Amino acid sequence: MPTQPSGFEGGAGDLSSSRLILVSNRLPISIVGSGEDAQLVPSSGGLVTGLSGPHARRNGLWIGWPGDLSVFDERGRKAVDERLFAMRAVPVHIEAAEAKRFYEGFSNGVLWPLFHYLVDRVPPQPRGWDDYVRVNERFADAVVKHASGNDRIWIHDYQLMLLPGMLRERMPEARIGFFLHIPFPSSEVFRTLPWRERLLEGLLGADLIGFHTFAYQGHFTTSLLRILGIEPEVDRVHHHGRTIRLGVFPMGIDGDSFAKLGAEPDVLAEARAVRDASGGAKLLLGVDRLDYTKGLLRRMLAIERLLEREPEWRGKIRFVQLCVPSRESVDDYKSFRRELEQCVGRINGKYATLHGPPVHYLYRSVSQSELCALYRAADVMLVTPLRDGMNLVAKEFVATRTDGDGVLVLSEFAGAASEMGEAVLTNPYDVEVLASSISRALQMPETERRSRMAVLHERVRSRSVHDWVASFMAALDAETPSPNAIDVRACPVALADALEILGAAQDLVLLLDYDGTLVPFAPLPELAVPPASLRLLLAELATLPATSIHIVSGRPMAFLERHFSDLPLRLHAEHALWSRGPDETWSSELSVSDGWKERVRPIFEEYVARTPGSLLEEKTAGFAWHYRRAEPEFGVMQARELRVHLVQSLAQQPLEIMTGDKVLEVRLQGASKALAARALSAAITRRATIAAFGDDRTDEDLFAALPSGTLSFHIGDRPTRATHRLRGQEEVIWVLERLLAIRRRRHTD
Ligand code: GDG
Repeated sequence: MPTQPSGFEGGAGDLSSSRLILVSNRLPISIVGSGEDAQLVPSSGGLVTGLSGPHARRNGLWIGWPGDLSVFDERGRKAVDERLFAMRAVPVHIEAAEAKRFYEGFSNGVLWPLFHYLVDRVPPQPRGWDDYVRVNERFADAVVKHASGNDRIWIHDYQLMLLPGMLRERMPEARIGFFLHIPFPSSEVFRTLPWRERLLEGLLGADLIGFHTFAYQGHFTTSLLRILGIEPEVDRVHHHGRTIRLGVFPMGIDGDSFAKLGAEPDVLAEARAVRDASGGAKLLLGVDRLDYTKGLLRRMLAIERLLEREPEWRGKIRFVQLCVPSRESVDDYKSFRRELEQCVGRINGKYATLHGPPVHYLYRSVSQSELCALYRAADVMLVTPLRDGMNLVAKEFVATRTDGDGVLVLSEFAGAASEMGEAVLTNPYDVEVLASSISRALQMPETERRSRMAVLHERVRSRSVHDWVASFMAALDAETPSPNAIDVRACPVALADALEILGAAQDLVLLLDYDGTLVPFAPLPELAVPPASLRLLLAELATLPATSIHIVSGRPMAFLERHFSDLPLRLHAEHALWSRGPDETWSSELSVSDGWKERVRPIFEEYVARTPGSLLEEKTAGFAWHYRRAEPEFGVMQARELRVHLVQSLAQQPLEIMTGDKVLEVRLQGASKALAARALSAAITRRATIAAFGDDRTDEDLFAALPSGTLSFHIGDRPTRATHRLRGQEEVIWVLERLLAIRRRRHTD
């Protein structure tokens, strides 16, 4: 075995920096033939083009399935493994029957149709899940065997969605990226999948999850919220104490090489020959894997409809449809092919002239030069998938057209549509509209064709597959911010230091949350009343010299007044929207409008009515829906659904939706505990030492708004920006009692 493998595209790598470990279902190398004469042929797809450079430069390894090697005996297979390794490729061997169940059965039989919204094609009793788990485990074994802590692991596509989670368990420190090449479907579709939780959890093992479009990322985050109750934060989510970044990375192509190949003399000659064969007819082109997602049947029907509706095109168009054989052993693909070919036969039977048929159908693949010749020859390119993650063919067509002519008809449901608005965008599900789009493309004036193509060409050229790889790698290389500000285990020591600082403070200001911080949660909010011992403790602390105590709570003014107005405390109600001054009047920094409340109230009332045990708390500038007493699973499910509904219906309003502990709140934007920091800033001396205590998301707003040097205490084990962490509300009381004792001693000494 060579000690220094050279990479499947040649070239030795830089051994010093972190290595790039690429993982995909298939290795980008085909093994042709058997025995000692077997050829190892590198593939030439867009992904390989983009990744082969970084694979070589970053001393990479590519881990994947080499295909069925059952024709080799043990020795022959070993020899292939060694030759693969010499190309820096690591084979994951999967026994043929298992591979079939994993790949054809589950990946392509269940995930592929479902992620492309073709729910009816998912078998009623899907099989292969256990094989999917096992094969993902096999991949995990291979990665663990070859990767080290400093490496970057980049996993590709839907066949390996469990792998990030499996690796995270076995390599907690690993840097893992995942890219989904196909659409992530709407949560309404995704949640029909029996294994939805496992797949989401699997993906969340990654540090970075990439999608082609913002829409896919949005569907993913909505699924996280609905299915796992995880709330996204723009471009990241927090889960089990980790931060997972999400990113949109629209895949590009190597536009320069398509432009170059498309301009070569023999390619141009071939393009001319194709045009001559059309005898002056307008040339339409389709290039697709033969897959039911690509919209081939409806495309044919649209051609038929065009010829029927607009007879002037009969004999004047020629539609070349290249179908590349794909997944031929899968029954669904076999029957789809039959259906398509019958349709082609019917159309040709009906509309062929003495000079030729309207549809020129090819079921095979062509060389890269022939492909470029076809792109060059076409008047109109039809890319009309029912759904497509991206669709590279659309981009290749545009890149090849250095002559500046040609029209692209593009499905709204291809990821590429979000970057290629200058194409003729169309709805492939509507055969009439599709026929009109084709007609429009055929008649488009040259100036319009050229101006649209010029913009598209420049955009495709400037966003290449190399940029795609570089931006994903840069995001993966970037440090993921840790959601935990401190190490929980370090707390006891840090806590002792903190007590010393607070005990010795010249001026001490304590900001205390109420529920979950000073008192434990009660089944009903009004039952969580402060015990006499707590009131006494607060009163004693507040009457010490140079010590002021603020209660900063989400509770309404009346509640805080009822329980604390007789003590020398400052009170902040409704997450500090209202502050009670020394003159005992309440005022707000915000102008509190409540016109919106009447529209939102019925939504909450509906959820109170349908969720036994839940209740609505009304505040001056918001509502809080408490579901602590609801049946736990049902309560969580309803809360997720309500949240999704509120996010969608209140998007344009100056309101915020927040999830607390078993409570969902809508409140006026800006009405956060950060206001308490603002209300305090004038009153606080420069010598003051501040400490804030709180247990939930609302307290994080306060922690963030306080001046640097403030000590903050998070109660519980959620991600926090606090400087310290306390295990529970009893520990808060313990800290306050210690503080009282220290400061008393200090003032009596
Ligand atoms: C998945 C997602 C996403 C086709 N026929 C020939 C040939 N091809 C090449 C094309 C193109 C590629 O195959 C097809 O790529 P697509 O992007 O169109 O579609 P999928 O294979 O379904 O790929 C897709 C992609 O992943 C990348 O993320 O865009 O949405 O489904 O490059 O040129 N190449 C040659 N001869 C042929 O006959 N040489």
